[in-house]
Amino acid sequence: MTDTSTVSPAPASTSLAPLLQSSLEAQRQAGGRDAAALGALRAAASVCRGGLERRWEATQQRDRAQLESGSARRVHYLSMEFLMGRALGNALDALGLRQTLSDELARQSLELGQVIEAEPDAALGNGGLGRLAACFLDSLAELGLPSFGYGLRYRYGMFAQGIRDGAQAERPDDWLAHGDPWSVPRPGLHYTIGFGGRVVTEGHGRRWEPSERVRAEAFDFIVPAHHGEQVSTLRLWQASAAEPIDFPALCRGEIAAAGQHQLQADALNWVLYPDDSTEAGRVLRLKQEYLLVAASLQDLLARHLEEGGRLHELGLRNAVHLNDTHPALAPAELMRLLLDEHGLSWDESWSITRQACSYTNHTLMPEALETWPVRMFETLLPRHLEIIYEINQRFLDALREQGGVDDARIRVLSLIDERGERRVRMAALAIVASHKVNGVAALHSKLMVETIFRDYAALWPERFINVTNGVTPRRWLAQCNPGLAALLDQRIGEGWRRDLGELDRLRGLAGDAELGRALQAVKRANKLRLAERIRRDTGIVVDADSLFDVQVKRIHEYKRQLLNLLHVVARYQAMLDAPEGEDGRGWTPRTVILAGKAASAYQTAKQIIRLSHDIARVVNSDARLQGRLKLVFLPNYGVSLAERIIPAADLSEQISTAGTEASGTGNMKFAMNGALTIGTWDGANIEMAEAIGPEHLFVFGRRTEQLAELAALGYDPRLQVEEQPRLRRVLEAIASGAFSPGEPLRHRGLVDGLLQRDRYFLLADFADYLAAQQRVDALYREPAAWAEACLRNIAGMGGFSTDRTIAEYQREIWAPAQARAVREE
Ligand code: DL6
Repeated sequence: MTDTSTVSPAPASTSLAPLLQSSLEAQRQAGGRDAAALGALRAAASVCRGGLERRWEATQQRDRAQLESGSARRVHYLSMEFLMGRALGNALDALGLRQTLSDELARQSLELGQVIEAEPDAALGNGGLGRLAACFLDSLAELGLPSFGYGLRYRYGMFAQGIRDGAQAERPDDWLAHGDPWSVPRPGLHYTIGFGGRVVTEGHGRRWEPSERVRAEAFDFIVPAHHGEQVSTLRLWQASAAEPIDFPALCRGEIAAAGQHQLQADALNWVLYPDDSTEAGRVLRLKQEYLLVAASLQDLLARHLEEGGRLHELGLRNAVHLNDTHPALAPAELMRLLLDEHGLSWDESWSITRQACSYTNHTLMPEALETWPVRMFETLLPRHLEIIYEINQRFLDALREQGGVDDARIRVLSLIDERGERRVRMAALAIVASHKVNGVAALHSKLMVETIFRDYAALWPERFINVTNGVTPRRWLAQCNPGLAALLDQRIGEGWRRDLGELDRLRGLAGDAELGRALQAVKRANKLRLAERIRRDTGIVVDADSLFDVQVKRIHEYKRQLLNLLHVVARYQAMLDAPEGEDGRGWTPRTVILAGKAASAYQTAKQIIRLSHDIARVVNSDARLQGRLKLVFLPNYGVSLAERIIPAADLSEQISTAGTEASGTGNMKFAMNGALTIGTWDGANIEMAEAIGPEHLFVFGRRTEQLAELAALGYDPRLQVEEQPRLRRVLEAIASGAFSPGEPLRHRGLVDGLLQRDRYFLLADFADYLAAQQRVDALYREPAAWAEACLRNIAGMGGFSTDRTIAEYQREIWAPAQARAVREE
């Protein structure tokens, strides 16, 4: 690993002022203040990009030297999603230009904040998996590891969420509407990607003759380190037609047919995650996955050869990491390239592939494990199907040879699922072809080998490891919470910015009342900012002195936003029953804040959003509460909104059913910013509790084993309702239309779902959740004790930086020694 301590920060650019001035002038003439902010953004981005490109050149040279010395492999992180968010603030900090730009803007009567806010988020991802990938690039740069992230340059990212009559309304996320000032196009870098066609025999080998071809063009987004000059690269592929105009068709006057290739190519980049509830959507998705894999691997191979690498060393010098199964075609494509295009033998190709590939699983939900119909492969990727069949054949033959496996186990282990329509199991392909497979938190990794990958783990226990997730403290502490960052600098020094483990020094200061008050002052300022944002976006006025109780993440049944809403209703009813509080000490004022997008085809998740709006309307307008309970749903959750919300939270809701949330990373961001967690014994909550001390979190709910026992005994949610009058009253209110009087049955389906099955045990955990919420209220009434707990939370978060995570990936998965070990297997 590179020692970054000797590298000095970049000198401030001198070319900013004139560029800014002329750009602002032009924009002002064109149209006002917003245009001026956009103009400033463009000018600032262009200056930053100059600095970043210089660092990029230098990094490539340095990486080359590292690779030649054999001290590192280049990491290729393949991911269908990267949730990068905004780039300006990060680039300014990395380049040391924040103050310079701020001063220049002030001279032009503009504020830096305004300019930063003018930038749209690059939201090329859905949620945790994509944001993790973005944090990884940041840490790959920070640690100076030779690396490329590879993804797709979607024209439209994750949809923009509007709320119409309390319901989610999706709009296209037009993130490129004002151009793309950060991308560095690489016009010379393009590859041909085939689809369809047939496979022919040629000599001893096979050759694929695709019937359709597109071109993949590269656009680079440069990700800088903050303590050093090295960078990582996010290379995004954009498809275009290899033959944009079909001239024979055009001459026949068949205009639509003549433009067909162009349309097909554009579709590949059109939008992130076409809704795969339809056949056409699924075909497009598979094509997108292949586009990513095929372009990235051609790029890798070309660079390897161009750098003088020999083919047999490819796996020793290059790591190919599969971010979930979405790029799991990579091993098949690498085999195809090595066998068919470079004439290597099967054994050589397989050894290289296994050295290179590794795979991270991000979900235990069996229904989320990707499989593709064999039929779709036959049509789109016939040569890959042959290769997958052969990988499978060799794998199963070897098992049979070892003995002790019956047909039933063969059926379970096979890469092809033969039940019903034959399908390729992408996770199986990824596992068989990888030298390491990891889960993303200790519990998740344990459950992964006990449940979904049990049969493979029994074959190769050493292949499966855990690497707990993290978040980059640059974005998720230094940039999003400058007040807290400055306080930390003052009290424990600036070392935490380089080594988050330094936060541990706060432990000894946790009882310091003055520090506690300073922390609360920072929090209050952040809450005021958020309150203003809430007013602007929803019209709801909230009290910044109330407890900000926050749950922000994708809306999903297993994440249990509905449990949160059940608490809000229970609290509402209790407040009306006992206005002086259940213990006579009054009600701790609360603002419950939700945000998150529901997948467009996920009706139950959308219904939960609807319910939250219905409850909010009733609760927020009930004067009897005197404003002591408010419920807010903030629309269009994304990285930038998270940066505003998280520093302002008092309470972080991490309430997934135990054993369902792979890790969570929001949980880490909140705790790092001094929010206390109310959470289940799930995902990385567990490791956080262990690092912080479980007594400083509000842990509740049944654990994974207890839920398994409950299920085995025949869990009947209706018994819970019979035994808990509060719960019954809450459900009755929702089901009978108390919050939707104009349409009383609107939420009946949600309640029926709970009563009939309650797959995620909301009702089983309800009472304990309420009890934990009461502990929250009690502690919040003691500001000094609350502040001490917040400090202890921050102090315990040193291990949750992606710098630690990436160092572990490097040591356990990507290091050259890991590839050499495969050779010796
Ligand atoms: O590992 C990143 C992130 C975890 O923190 C979340 O717990 C998990 O839900 C998320 N998984 C996905 C699933 N995608 N797929 N497949 O986003 O990954």
